[in-house]
Amino acid sequence: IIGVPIGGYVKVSASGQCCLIDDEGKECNIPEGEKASLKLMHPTSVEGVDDMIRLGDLSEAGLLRNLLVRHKQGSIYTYIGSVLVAMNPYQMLPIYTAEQVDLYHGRKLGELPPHIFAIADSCYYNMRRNKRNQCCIISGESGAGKTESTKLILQFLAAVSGQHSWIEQQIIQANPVLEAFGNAKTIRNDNSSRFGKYVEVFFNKEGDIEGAHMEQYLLEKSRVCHQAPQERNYHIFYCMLSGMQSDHKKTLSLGDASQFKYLTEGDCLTCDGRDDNDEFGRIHSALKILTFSDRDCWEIFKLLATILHMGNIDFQSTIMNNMDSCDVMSSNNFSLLLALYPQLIFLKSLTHRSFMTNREIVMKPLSSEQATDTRDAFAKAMYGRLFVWIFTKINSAIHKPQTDEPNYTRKSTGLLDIFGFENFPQNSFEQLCINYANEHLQQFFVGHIFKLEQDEYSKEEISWKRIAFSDNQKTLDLLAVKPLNILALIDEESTFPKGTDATMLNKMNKEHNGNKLYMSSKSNHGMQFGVKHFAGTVYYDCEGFLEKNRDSLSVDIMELVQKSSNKLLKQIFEKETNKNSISTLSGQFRQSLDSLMKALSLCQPFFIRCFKPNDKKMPMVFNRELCMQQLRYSGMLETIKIRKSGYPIRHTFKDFLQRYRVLLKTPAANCCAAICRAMIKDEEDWKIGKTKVFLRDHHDSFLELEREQELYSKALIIQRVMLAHK
Ligand code: AOV
Ligand code: MG
Repeated sequence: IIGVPIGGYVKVSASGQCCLIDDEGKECNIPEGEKASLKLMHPTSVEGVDDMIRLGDLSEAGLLRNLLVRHKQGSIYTYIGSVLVAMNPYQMLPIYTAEQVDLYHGRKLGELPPHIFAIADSCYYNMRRNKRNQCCIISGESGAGKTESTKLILQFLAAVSGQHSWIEQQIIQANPVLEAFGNAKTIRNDNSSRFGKYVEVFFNKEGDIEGAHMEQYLLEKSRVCHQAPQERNYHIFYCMLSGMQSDHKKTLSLGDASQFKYLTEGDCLTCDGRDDNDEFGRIHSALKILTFSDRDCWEIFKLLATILHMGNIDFQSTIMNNMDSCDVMSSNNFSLLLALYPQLIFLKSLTHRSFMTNREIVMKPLSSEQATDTRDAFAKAMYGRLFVWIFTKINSAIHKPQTDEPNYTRKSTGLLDIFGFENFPQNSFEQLCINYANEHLQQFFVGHIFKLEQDEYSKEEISWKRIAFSDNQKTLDLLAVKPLNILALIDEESTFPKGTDATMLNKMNKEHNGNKLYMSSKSNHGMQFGVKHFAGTVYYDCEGFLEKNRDSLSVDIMELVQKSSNKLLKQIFEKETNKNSISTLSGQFRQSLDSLMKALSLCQPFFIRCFKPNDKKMPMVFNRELCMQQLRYSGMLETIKIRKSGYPIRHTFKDFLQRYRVLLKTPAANCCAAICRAMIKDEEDWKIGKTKVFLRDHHDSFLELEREQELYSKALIIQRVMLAHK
C-alpha cells in the first residue's frame, strides 16, 4: 500500500472501514483486498532492539522499523552481532565524551548500549588477547559518516592507550591536514573525502600507541580545475584565502576566492557550518605539530597560490602558418608565476608541445583549447603531487620504529576510510574508480560474512543449512577481473596513441553487450555506458576517460619544472624517474587496492556499516525509501540471518581449553564440549568442529565475563588464604 513496508496501527472506524496510521503518522485507508497483507508485529519490534539478531520479525519491514524507532529515540547505533550499523545523526550528540570513553573501555560488546566505542574497544581487546592485527572496515555511501566514525575510533584508541604521548597528538592532528587538502564540499557531503585512506595504528606490548602508518588512494585531481554546480574545490584554498595574514596574501597576489576561476566554477564559495578562517588556524597548528616548518608551510601556500594564478591564465587564438595556435593574454596577472620560471620558457611550454619525428624534435603550436588542457594538466599534477608529498611527510612524522623487544612483533589496528559509493547526475572516470573500490569492499564483506564463514562450517563438518546472499563478484569480474574487463579496456585504449574515448566505448560495448550488468550506450552517438553496481546502476560519461587515465604531462612541462627556481616544485616532481612500471591511473589504483585487500585479509575484521537517514543532511529526518535501499544493497537482512544462526566466534581446542578451563567447576574430562555444556544453556548455540569450537557472537563476551569473575573470585580466595596464614 505504501511502497516500503513499515510498522503502524490499524484503526477501525464505526462503519468497519480500516485505516492505517503508519510510523510517520501518515493515514491511509486499507482496501478490502489488502487487509491480508497486514501482519501483527512481533513484541521485539514494538520497542526496537539493540541487536537485530534478537528481532522477532526477520523481514525488511522489521529491520527498517527497528532503525526508524531507534533513530527517533536518538539511538544511532545498532548491532548485528559484532557488526555495527551507524545511522548518521547529522547533529552533535553528547555521546563521545571522556566519560563515555571510560564507560566503554574494558567492557564487553553487548554489555552496554551499542556504540562505536564498544567496537573500538573490542578491536583493542582482541588485538591484545588474540595477538593478531585487527582492522575496522567502514563502509557506506557518500555522506553516511565513514570519516567521522574513523575519527571517533582513533580518538578512542588514543584515549585508552596507556601514556598520552606526543605521537598520539600527531596521529590525531594528521586529520585536519588531510581533510583540508583532500576533502571538499560536494552535493552529497559538505566534507566529502576525495581520496581513500588506510590508517594503521601500532601498539606496543603494553597497549600504548607507538606510531602509525597511512596509505592513500587516488585523490580526485580533476576537482582542482573543475567543480560541478554547488560544489567547491578543496577546502584548503578557501581556508588560505580567508585565513592568511594580509601582507602574506599581498606577497602572493591573493585576493579573495571570487577572483579565481579554479574556485568559482561551482558557483559556491562558502560551506554551511564551516568557518574557513578558523579552520586555517587549525590547519596551520596541525602542520606545525606534524613537524612542518614555517618555511615548509610558506612553500606549500606559495604552490597553492601558483595553482590559483595558473587557472586565471587565458589564451587568445591566433593562426600561425595555417595552424591553430594561441598566445597567453597579456592582461593576466602572472607576476607570481614568473618569479618561478624563466618567462619565455614558461609561455612557450603552455602554448607549444614538442614532438619527436623520425629525425628531430619539432615544436608544434597548440590551439587555445589544447593550451587550456595543458595548463589544467599541470595544475592537477602540481596539486596531486603536493598532496602526496604532504602525505609522505606526515607519514615520516608519525612513523616510529618498533622498540626492540625480543619475541614480540608489535600489533596494529587498521582503519579503512575510503570515498563512498557515488551516483551523481554526471559521473566520470573518478566515480568509476570510487565505485570500483566500493565493490571491492562489499566483496570483502560478503566474502568474510558469508563465503568464508560457510566454507569454514563445511570444512569443520558442522551441520549447517546454507544461507543465500547476493554476491557482487560478477560486477567485480566485469570491472576488473574477466579478460577484456572494463578497466583493462580503458587501459588498453590509453596506450594506443590513436585511441579516443569513442573508440574505447565502442570496444566496451562490443565486448560486454550481452552482460546483464553492463548497459551499452543508448544511441550510436551516445558517450555513456552503465554498470549495475551492488548499490545501484550508475551511468558513466566517457568523455575525458583516456586523458584522465593516461595522467601524463608533456615533456615541455616536465622541462619547465626542472628549470623552475622553486625547490618544493622540483622536489614534488622528482619521483618521476623511479616511478613504478604501471603508468595508468586505473592500473596503479587497481594494484594498490589489491594489496590493500591482501593486507585486510590477514587481519581480524570488524565491520561498521554507515547509513544515511536522508539526502538533506538534516537531523531527525528518516527517509524510508533511502534507508530501505541501503538496507537492501548492503545485505543487512542476510547478515542478520547468518549471524543469528551462525557461529562467528571460533577458537582452536587448545586455545579454548587454555582460556576457559577455569570455568569447569567439576573436574570433568578436559574437553571443550564439557565447558560449553556447563556454560551455555542452549545446545544449538555452540558446535564442536574437527579442530575448533564454534560460538555465537554474544557468548564470546559472556565467556570472557564469566572467566574474569572466576579468576577474580579465585584471586580473592588466594588473598584470603594468604592473609589467614600471615
Ligand atoms: P562519509 O565520509 O561517509 O562521506 P562523513 O563522515 O564526512 O561522511 O559525514 C558527513 C557529515 O555527517 C559530517 O560532516 C557530519 O556533519 C555528519 N556526521 C556523520 N557522522 C556523525 C556523527 N557520529 N555525529 C555527528 N555528525 C555526524 V564521503 O567521504 O562523501 O563517502 O566521500
Ligand atoms: Mg569521508
